[in-house]
Amino acid sequence: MDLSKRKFKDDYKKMMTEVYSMDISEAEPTEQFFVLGNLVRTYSSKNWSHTNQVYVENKQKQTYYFSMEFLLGRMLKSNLLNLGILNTVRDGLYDLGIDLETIVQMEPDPGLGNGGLGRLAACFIDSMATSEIPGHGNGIRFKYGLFKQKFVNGYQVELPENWLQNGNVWETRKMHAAVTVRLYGKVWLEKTASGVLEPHYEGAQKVLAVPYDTAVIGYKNDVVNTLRLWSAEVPAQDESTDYWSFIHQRNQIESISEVLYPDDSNYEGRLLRLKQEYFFVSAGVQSIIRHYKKMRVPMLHLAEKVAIHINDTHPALSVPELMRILLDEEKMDWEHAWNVTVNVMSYTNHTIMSEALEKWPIDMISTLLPRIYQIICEIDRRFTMKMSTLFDPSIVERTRIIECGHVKMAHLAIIGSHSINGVAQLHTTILKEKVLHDFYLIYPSKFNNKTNGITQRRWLMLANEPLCNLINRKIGNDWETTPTELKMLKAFRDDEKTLIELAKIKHQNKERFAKHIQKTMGLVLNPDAIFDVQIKRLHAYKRQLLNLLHILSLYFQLKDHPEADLHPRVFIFGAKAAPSYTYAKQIIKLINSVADLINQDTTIKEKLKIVFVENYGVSLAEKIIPAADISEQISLASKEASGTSNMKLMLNGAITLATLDGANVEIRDRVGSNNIIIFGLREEEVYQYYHDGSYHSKSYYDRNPVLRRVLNALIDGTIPDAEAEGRSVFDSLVYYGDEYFVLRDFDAYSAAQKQIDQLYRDTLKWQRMALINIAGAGTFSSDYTVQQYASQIWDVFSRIRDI
Ligand code: NTF
Repeated sequence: MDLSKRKFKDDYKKMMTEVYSMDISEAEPTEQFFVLGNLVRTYSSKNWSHTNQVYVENKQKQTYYFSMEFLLGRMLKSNLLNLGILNTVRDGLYDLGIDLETIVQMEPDPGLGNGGLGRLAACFIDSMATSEIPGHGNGIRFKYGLFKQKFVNGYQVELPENWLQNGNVWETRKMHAAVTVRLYGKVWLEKTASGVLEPHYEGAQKVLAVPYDTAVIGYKNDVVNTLRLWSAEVPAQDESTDYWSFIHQRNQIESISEVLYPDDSNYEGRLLRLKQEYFFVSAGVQSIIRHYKKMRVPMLHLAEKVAIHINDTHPALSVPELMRILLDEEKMDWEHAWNVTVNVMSYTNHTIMSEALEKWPIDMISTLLPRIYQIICEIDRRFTMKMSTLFDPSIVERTRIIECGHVKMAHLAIIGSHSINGVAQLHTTILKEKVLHDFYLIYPSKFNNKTNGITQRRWLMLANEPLCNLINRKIGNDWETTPTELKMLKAFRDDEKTLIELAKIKHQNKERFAKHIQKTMGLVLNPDAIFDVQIKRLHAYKRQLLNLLHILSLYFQLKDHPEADLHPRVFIFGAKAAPSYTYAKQIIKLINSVADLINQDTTIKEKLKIVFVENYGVSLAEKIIPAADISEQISLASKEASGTSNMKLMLNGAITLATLDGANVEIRDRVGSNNIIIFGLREEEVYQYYHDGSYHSKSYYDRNPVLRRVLNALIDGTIPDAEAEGRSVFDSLVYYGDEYFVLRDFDAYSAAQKQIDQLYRDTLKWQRMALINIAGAGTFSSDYTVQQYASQIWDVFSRIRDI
């Protein structure tokens, strides 16, 4: 948008008077933030209604991205950037004596997601608006975001994150668009005079779903899409309701949109979670149908105008919910309704971890959602009947939805969708060949790959302005809208001046991060050290333990040889563990205890430091990533579906230290083997071990003295105050099979780390690698990813650019 500095300053002062009736000189940063937020809203509001109007007028097909999680991060700067007014506003505020960076910090970071899956959804809605795809988010307005993590004596403690406490400047409550969601009760079918079966309900609990809409602003293109998050409320009461039963009912209902389950790649079959899933799915589908009906296009054509995307299995109930509406309310017959539904729905699988695959006990689902359960049974009956004529009975048994007293949500999503995608090439291959092989036999053409992506706006333009400016000076700014243009940077691979500039920027970013750590943790970091970063949820398969064991081995090396020629290292961890995931929490405690041991040991001459930041989330990622030299992507091959921090870190010039897992494989293909450090077991070797059962972790402990010393340190009191945790981890690795092959990969990992130690000393060589990584990162822009979804899955209009 066009905005002069003078106009902005006038608007800002005026808004300050309107909202707070005071002068800016009296305002506190929180008020300054709130006023700026309001102003940004007014700046985008015209384009928001205009975008909606154009969609309606053109009867344009719309995509709805259904996701339990949208991990947005702070939105002020991102909105300013996308409106094209970031610098104007920053300068204008400066004139008014206000520092933009200070007020940015006043915005709560809404942690409405666990990790990669939720952040992907946030990158996608940003990229859909930017790519002019008519695509909107649909989710839950959780009152509390992901818990706030504190370390108390090295242990993770979870505190509530009350992000809505001071209101949310970006949202608009849309009471007129509220819908009713029905839970519990009885349902039976009765034949009407014309012979069709009609459902009758009795005693259902009604929940009012109230939408809160947030503008999703495209990058400098006047497009504003919508993120609709639903809040659960008590419907208007009739006169007869007594006070206490009302209070009871209110608590029950409001709890539906209260907390986000803090599970990542892990699933617990809790009733409240099932309620949440149905709640936002039913509200979303109802609201889509209501909107569609305004177009007066027959219901049979729904799939020409609407695409619903099921982000992981959490929204899989969209399938029976749409069926319910088409059958019961629109009076469509089964075959037509099914055809419409399958054409509307598409599904992304985000994990092969069996503990993350949702399955609900039949009694739970049939009690909570009686009509939905009937429909699921009928889908299952028809599926098994049809497939029995075509496939081996064992395949049908393995693929049906209802099995062993449970409803399998992935099966429901697959059977009810026309497209199933994995999130990196390797992951999709594993789905086809292993995890979902039976389904692949049945529906080969439904399967496709869409490698994840990230938005370069948040993860480069906002997080790393100095690097962004350097890039613009070298190659112009076409890459902002055509990210693969970053490849032009390769022309500077041998330009010493550019490489030194890159090194300087990284150094500045490290200094900035070091300052932050000194301020928040009182730890002094050496910016000349290698900043080695592992930031992701704490999960055994991600193998933070492998990193920790290696750190211990370096520590012992230095203890034995204080003069050993090791380049100084700062190991940076950021990770939350699911509160019920004991093993992950033990690893957190161990890392913290090792950090205490190493950080306080003056005999190693500051050569090693461990920083475990508290409460890792989007805002901290924005600080850490630009300062990273090394990106640790060391999951056991086959387990990490894609990863996205790998993409963010390479975009910021970190060198990836990786197993050939998830999207690491594609990163390697993009930058070439010389510009990434690969180690460890490959996926086929892992499966071979599963097949022949020949892995015996204890033999690695017995045979490898370095490893033995490191492992013994877990149980011999070397690590202060972590005996129980050390013992549990030791036993899991040495005696209980080492599920994720940590000991097997230890040597290869150590060798890779040694290689890094050497490479880093050659600044020009290192920076050349960094430059090639930045140049290759454009392919992993979520702009391209959503454009591929749009053209290949959703079939909605988008501006496709050449990759
Ligand atoms: C995550 N899945 C995967 O573990 C990551 O590898 C991937 O990058 C992201 O999804 C986004 O696709 C999950 O969080 C879940 F819940 F599916 F296990």
